[in-house]
Amino acid sequence: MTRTCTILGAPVQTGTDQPGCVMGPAALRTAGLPQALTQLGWRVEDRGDLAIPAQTALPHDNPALHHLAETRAWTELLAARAESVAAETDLPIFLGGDHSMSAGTISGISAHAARIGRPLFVLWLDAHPDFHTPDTTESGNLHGTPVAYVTGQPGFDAFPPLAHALPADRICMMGIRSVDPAERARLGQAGVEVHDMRAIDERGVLAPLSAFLDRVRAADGLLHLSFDVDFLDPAIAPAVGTTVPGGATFREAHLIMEVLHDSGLVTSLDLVELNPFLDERGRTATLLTDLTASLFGRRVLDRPTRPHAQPHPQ
Ligand code: B3U
Ligand code: MN
Ligand code: MN
Repeated sequence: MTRTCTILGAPVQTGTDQPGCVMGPAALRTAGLPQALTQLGWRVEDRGDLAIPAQTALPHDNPALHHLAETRAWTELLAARAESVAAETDLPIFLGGDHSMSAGTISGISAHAARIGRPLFVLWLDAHPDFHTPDTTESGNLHGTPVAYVTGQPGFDAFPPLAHALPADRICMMGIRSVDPAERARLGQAGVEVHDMRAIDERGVLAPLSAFLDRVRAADGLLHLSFDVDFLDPAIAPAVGTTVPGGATFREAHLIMEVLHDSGLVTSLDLVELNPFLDERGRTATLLTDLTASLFGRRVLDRPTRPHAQPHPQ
């Protein structure tokens, strides 16, 4: 049976101080993302871009914070849309947009998961844990806060109330290599599973990913993938505002996507932080499109389908 994926554009850039993410959805469409998925046998429904109305500024004690009202409005809108679209399609894709949008997408998908009685898991591919609160962020950029929000940490009174907090131990982070002091202590206490780049250098991506997928499968969970462009090494993905050296390689990233495809477990996807203003002849948008195609089943050779790939015996 043909499966349907539904694309929702979220041109959010209020969570960062660098303009450009507003062009992210258009760049991914220009790179041919919808067509790539159609070619892989999916029915693709593109619902266009969402928008929020003009907002009145919200006061806050942290003077660094900016665009709180707009980011709050995006969170509310995306949560409502994510919850409804998840019930209507096989796999929604949220095209960002900066990472503050995941406060909305993940809280909406959490509400959907609670309604259908299945646990939600999140694979967070990012250089950053995005575990600040509006009080602790020094940059004032709310794209550094969505994981703290969706897991129900205190300090988000200015945000929409969370009906279904995601247990922190259902989040697996990979690629982490830039953590602020305020995030570090609370991240450990919260119980998020974190594989930083050192762990990936030591173990590779396959072993920790397979172990996490085993947990998702055993719990009959939904799996949301939140893919921040800065997970990738900036040498291959320059179109991002916060480049951090030492990111995932082309091969690691494709392997993750292929293994996720073979697992059949991914039920929703964010593609975030693409800043096309910083790109080089569209190469980052093209790479993201190719990685998404791997997630949706593009493969080089026909291999027998396995439940999911296991690490090769040494
Ligand atoms: N932790 C820093 C940097 C950052 C977080 N997320 C991104 N950058 N993309 C901050 O500003 O919160
Ligand atoms: Mn991020
Ligand atoms: Mn990041």
